[in-house]
Amino acid sequence: MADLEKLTMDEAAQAMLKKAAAEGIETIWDRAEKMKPCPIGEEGACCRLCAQGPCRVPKPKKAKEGEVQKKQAVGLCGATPETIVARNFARMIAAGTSAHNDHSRGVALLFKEVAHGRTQGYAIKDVTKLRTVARDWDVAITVGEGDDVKPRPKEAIAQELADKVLLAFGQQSGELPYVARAPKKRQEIWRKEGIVPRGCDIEVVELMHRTHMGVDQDYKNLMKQGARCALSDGWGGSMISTDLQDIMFGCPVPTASEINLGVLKEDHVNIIIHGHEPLLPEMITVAVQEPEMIQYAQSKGAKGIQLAGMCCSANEILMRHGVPVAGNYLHQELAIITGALDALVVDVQCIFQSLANVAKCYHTKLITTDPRARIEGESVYIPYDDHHALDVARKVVREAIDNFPNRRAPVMIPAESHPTIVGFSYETIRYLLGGSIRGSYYTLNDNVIGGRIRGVAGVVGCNNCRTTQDSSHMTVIKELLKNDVIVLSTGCAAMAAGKYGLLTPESAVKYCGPGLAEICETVGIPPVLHMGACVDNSRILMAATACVKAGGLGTDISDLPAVGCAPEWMSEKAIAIGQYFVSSGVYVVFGVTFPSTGSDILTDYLGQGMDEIYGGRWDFEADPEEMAKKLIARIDQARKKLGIDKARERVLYDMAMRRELEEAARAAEEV
Ligand code: NFS
Ligand code: SF4
Repeated sequence: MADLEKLTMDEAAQAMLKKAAAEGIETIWDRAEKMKPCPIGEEGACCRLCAQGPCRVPKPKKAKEGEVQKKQAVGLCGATPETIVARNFARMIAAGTSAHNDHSRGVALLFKEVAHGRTQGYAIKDVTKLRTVARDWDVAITVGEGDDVKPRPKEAIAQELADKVLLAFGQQSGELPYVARAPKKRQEIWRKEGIVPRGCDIEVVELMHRTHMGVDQDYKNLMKQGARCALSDGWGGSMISTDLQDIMFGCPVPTASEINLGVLKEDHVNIIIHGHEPLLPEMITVAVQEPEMIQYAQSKGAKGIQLAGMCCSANEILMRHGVPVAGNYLHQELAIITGALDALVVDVQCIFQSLANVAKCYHTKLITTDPRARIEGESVYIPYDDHHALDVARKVVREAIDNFPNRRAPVMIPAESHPTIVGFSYETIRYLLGGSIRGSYYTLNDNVIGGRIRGVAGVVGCNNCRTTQDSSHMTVIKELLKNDVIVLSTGCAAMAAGKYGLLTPESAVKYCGPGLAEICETVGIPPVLHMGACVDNSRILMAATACVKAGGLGTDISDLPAVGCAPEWMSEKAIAIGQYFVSSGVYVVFGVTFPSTGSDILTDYLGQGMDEIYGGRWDFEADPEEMAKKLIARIDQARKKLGIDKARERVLYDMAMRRELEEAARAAEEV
């Protein structure tokens, strides 16, 4: 086994890897040591779209002096490297988008059932958000006329909203309604390029068609549809999921919890929920608190039931209910290796097939719950069902309890776990910054203009076993904070921040530059704001738009001193997310590896080319310190363009300046 510190910087993970080695259990890191990635595939330069291939078009070695530079090969059909790499890249966007939009469809279908009162356990929890969202879908929130206007019953609003949202999936023409939420200038860019998404499904299907053998063979045209498809995720499916989930399960507000394997308890029945869709997890959260269930657990000799989460299902129940998190993506096998996990309940996405084998070596039951995601060797399959969700949840919890007496391997739960404050939805940030009377992103802008906050960075995405777990996340985040850049985070990156204490308000003094530290202290927020799961990157889009509309920082997202990165990405969903941020005008840097490096032409287009069209661009930087530098440089460039580069030391705004800002805000609203 390689040097543990090179594999992960997480001491809990290191302890579990030692235990795994002692017990002869193979993990993803063992496999990564044995199998190196194919260098041609890694660069996106392998086409296997038809049975005449695979055609490999690696970049030829640089010619020595005096030699003629060899040309890069083309595929048998004549496909150029840029076409091959663009098609592979586009297919990643399509796959990532399909994952988010299919998740969203499930949420919308549940929402319809909830609206009609046909479910078990669910309700419409956030009526304020229901009414706000309804307006964007042209759903009336009042009835009657003149003096007789009354609020429309929430059920009626929800029923009409559900039908309209469900139509958006199969919509064939026109524009997805949430496009209208973006700054006007952004919408114009999209319209000019002809990339406003029509529906949630059509863009994925069209992109799959266009990347089939012998269809679209112009990399620029391919990337255009790539942008359209990704926008149907960010400003479509993901945004729909976030909104409807908030309406049904509650809009997140600051919540205290804990993160890392230490949240498991030796004398409790331990259940981990892993995956992405919060529908069943919501009900499991209810089931584990039922007195009969706790008594049942006690009847089997346990002191109680400890529920925890992993990956984005975890983020969902963490920010809404404070359910602790057992770890991010690379912790999934390790949780079983503790020997204390009675059930690992999975739904969809980011789930290792190896869990079935690891679970067999211990007593853990691997419970699959989604008909779309079965695993060969699963212990039990308990399918989720909208209409009996609470009963399904109870069945799942009972399986776990029944398994408690079967523990056999030596149990070892690492001590590590860290307190965290999470739940910074777009609405919560607005409230915290502006108060309930004058909730606005204006205060944030004020501080950016004044220079106390240099800029805003989204640090998001996965873990990747090809790089030290969490290490790049931490390096980038700490570097940003030190330079007064506030960090918005989602997914496994947010969990990484939590594991090392960056999701607490107290960490601000320790890690932030003086300006940011002061803001965090005054408002009482952590310097890294956990905004939720990966579908909740749509909250970041909303926050960015709110900053534009609040005024003083330009008229479009691309004007903001705001950037994004995914230092340890691995999933196709991350590529879809990156593409919709770039197409929305954001500078985005990915770490570890990048699937366009097989073609300089395409890589330049994703960078410079997209920047010219969208004011946002892709970049790749494997070194996290360099990545942070690049992010800060882009922020400074935006500040310069806005004319706020001379960081004003603690400028206190007088009334005249405030009026000026407010005028700018009004002007921004109008553009
Ligand atoms: Ni996002 Fe969340 Fe994690 Fe990556 Fe997977 S869990 S959806 S894809 S690994 S951040
Ligand atoms: Fe080769 Fe063209 Fe077939 Fe791709 S589509 S495998 S490049 S022949």
